[in-house]
Formats: sequence, structure tokens, C-alpha cells
Amino acid sequence: MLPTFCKFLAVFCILAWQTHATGNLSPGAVGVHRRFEYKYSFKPPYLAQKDGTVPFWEYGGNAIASSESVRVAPSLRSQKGAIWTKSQTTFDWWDVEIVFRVTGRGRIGADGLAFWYTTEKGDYNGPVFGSSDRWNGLAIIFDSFDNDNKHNNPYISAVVNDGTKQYDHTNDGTTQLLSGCLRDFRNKPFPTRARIEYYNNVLTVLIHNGMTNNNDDYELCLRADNVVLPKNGFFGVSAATGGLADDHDVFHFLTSSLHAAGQVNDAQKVENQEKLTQEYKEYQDKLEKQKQEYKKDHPDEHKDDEDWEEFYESENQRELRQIWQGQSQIAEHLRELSRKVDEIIGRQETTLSLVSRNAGQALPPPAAGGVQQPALPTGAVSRADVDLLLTNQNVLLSSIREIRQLVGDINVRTDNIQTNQKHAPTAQIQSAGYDVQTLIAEMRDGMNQVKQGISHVGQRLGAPQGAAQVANCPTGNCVGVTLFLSVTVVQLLLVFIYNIFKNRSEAQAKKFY
Ligand SMILES: [Ca+2]
Ligand SMILES: [Ca+2]
Repeated sequence: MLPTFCKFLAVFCILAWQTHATGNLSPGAVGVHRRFEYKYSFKPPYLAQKDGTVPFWEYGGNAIASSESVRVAPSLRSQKGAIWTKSQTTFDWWDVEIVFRVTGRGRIGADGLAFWYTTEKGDYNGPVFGSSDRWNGLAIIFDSFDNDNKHNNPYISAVVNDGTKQYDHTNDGTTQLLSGCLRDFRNKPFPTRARIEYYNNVLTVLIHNGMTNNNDDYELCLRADNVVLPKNGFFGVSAATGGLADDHDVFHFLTSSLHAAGQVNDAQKVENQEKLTQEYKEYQDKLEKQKQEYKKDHPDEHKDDEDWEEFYESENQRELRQIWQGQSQIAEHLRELSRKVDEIIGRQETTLSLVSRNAGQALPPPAAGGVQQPALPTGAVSRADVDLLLTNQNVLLSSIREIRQLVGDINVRTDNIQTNQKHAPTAQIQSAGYDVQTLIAEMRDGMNQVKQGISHVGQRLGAPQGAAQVANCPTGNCVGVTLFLSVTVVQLLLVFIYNIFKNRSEAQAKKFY
């Protein structure tokens, strides 16, 4: 009996826990019926009408509405503005998505933007980010300026007030907040988004940081259980600037009511449908009326319906334009990719060359034989380059071997010649050196003969001074000279005798006269 009871209790507990857990899940994740509430929403295009009004909304202070956005507070000093729904909510649970931008030229901005869900509409020039203090309901505050100097801004905080508390500006509301998160929502490339969900007394705030244009890039900022908010409230957005000033632009404010599955009955749906049709007709009439009035006021600027068509693009044109834009983006990304790939290749080449250079330095010095380390290329090293290098090295080696052989041969021959000269200088080798030596010897002999000849001439010239020396002449030529002198003497004697004879003959001839 007791085990059965325990089992029953356990199953009961599990079931109870599951029910509770389902209730606490984010409405997007469970089977919750979601209905878009156009009366509590605005979005471009035609956000504001020609007369500047935003359907179902009221704005004031320094807020300006255009067809694309609501500038809740412009980037001028001490500006305040707000926009509020005209009617109170008729549903208990809701989900609001706000697409907004807080932009300013300063590194620090001020003061911030606030989302409101309150029982009463706030001011347009109030003290709390443009709205009233002592509110009754919920404020999600996007606080740009760091009042308490704790370096924790821009900060997103959820503050619930029951209409009695005054907002603690000096501490950036940290003493009163329900929960919060530190997120920089200023100056982002894309609009920042906030999704505020209130379902089954669970408040969830998701933030899209605006770094991408992807709709799904939401991150959890805060989650709070057991949050009790008053029923039938007004939605609002307010913003304020101070000494520093940002532009506070809201593009989309999209409200959906959340209902548990099966809560919305068909009768209600039909009733809503009729109501919607009626309102659509009313707005169409209003638009037609405004058109007529405009034509009446600006007769010169009036254009035929055909002329207006050139201001709009057709379905095909739009499709083409979208395709072109998509392709441009793809091309841009491809260019970027190609640039990055080039960069990577460049780095890889540098790394490779460095590695190969290091490897070359690490090799041992070349062995005896004087093979020079080939210079490694500084650029890319491919397989083909390495092969070429090896071939070159082998060719170089064989060339060096040949040169060595040649030098060895020459050495051997030189040795042979030297040996031969030492042993038999004239025997076999008729080298140039030997010829010169012979010539020199011959020349020496020649010179000696010349010297002797000169001395003989000297002796001949000195012979009449000493006849004794002539007798000592060792050579045969000396005899010739003696003979010559004897003949001369004989001749002189003969001439002398002839003269005497002649003189005698002449003297005898004179006597006959
Ligand atoms: Ca602040
Ligand atoms: Ca702070």
C-alpha cells in the first residue's frame, strides 16, 4: 500500500513540475497563440501619415515622427519626448519587439531610451528619460549615461514601480531594478532590437546587439519570475538627452498578444475580423479624402495616375534589383575571400622560405673536396627546384673531380720533366731552357774569340816599337808581318840603289856638254 502511494506522489510531483516549467518557458518555445496587435504597433513604411500623426499613437515633447521612424529625442541638448498608445491593452500577456537605434558622435552618449507599460500614460517632458516618475507598471530602461560612475553603462535595466517610488537617477536605478544586463546598444552597424515578453508573470528581455542584420541573433538579457504587472496598461517609448545628446530613433514597435492554446474562440475571431474590415474601410476613405484635398491644394503638382507609376517599381524590377544586390554582396564577399587567401599564401611562402633557410643552416659543413654549399633560393621552394638544385650539385661535383684529375696529371708530368733534367739534361728533353744555355755558352766562346782578336790587333799596332815582341808572337800571322817588313826593307834598298845609279848616270851626261 505504502509503495503504491509513494509512486502516485512521485508521478503527481513530476506532473506538477512539468506544468510549472511549461508556464515558465519562453512563449516562442511553447504552443502559445500569438496575435499581432496593430493598435499597439507601428512600423515603416507610412509609419506617420501625411498630417504627421501615427495611427493609434500619440506623441509629444521633442518627438518627431516620419514615415520611416519616430525620433523620440533628437541629438540636441536637453531634449525630451515620448510616444504612447491611445488605448489600454485588452490582453494580459504580451510580447513587444522594438527595433531602435541610439546614435551619437560622442564616445559617451546621454541620457537614454525607455520602454513603458503603465496604467497611466506618462508625460512627454518627464524627469525619467522623458516620461513621468512614480509610474505604476514596468520600465525597461536603456541607460546610456553613467551617473554613478561605476563604468557600467550603457546598461539595460527592468524596473517595476507601484506608483510610489521615485527613480534613483544618481545610482542609475541600481537600487530599484528587478534585473538588468550590461549591453552597448549605441552606434551599431544595424539597428538594435529588444524583445520584451511578459507571459504567466515571467518577464523575459532578449537583446539583439545590432552587429548583424539576422533576425534570429537575440541574446538573453534578463529573466524574472513572479512579476506582477497591472492589467490594462498603456505602452510607450520615451527618450531624453542631457549635456550630451544622442539621436533616439525607433523604427518598429510590434506588439503581439499571447494566449494559451484554445483560449481564443472562433466567435471572438469573427468579431475581430468584422472590426478589422470596418477599420480598413474607414482608413481607405480617409486616405481618399486626403488625396482629394491634396489635389485641391496643389493643382500644379497634380499628376495623373499613370505618371505615378514611374515612382514605383514593378514586381520584376524589384526582384531584379534584389538579385543584383545579392550578387553584389556575393561578389564583395568573394573579393574579400580572395584577398584573404592571397594573404595566407603570402604568409605560407614566407614561412616555407624561413623553414628551408633554417634547415640549410643546420646542415653540417661540406666534406673535404671543397664542394661549395649551393646558394638556396629565397623565394618558393618547390619539388622541381630541389631536383634542379641536386642535379646542379652533382654536375658541379663531377666537374671538380675532373679538374682534380687534370691537376694530378700535370703534377706527375712536371715531376717527370724535373727528374729528367736533373739526370740527363741534354738527353731526351729538348727544352727551351737547355737551348738558351747552349747559346749562352756559344756566345761566351764567341766573345772570348772577339776579345782575343782585339788584343792581337792591339799587339800588331804596338809591333814597330819592339821587334822582340814580334819574335815572341805565337801565331802564324806574325811571320807574315816579318816577311812584309823584310820585303819593305829590300824595296827601300832597291829604291835607294836605283837613286844612286840614276844620279851617277845624270852626272856623266852633264860632262858631254
Ligand atoms: Ca544614467
Ligand atoms: Ca552606472
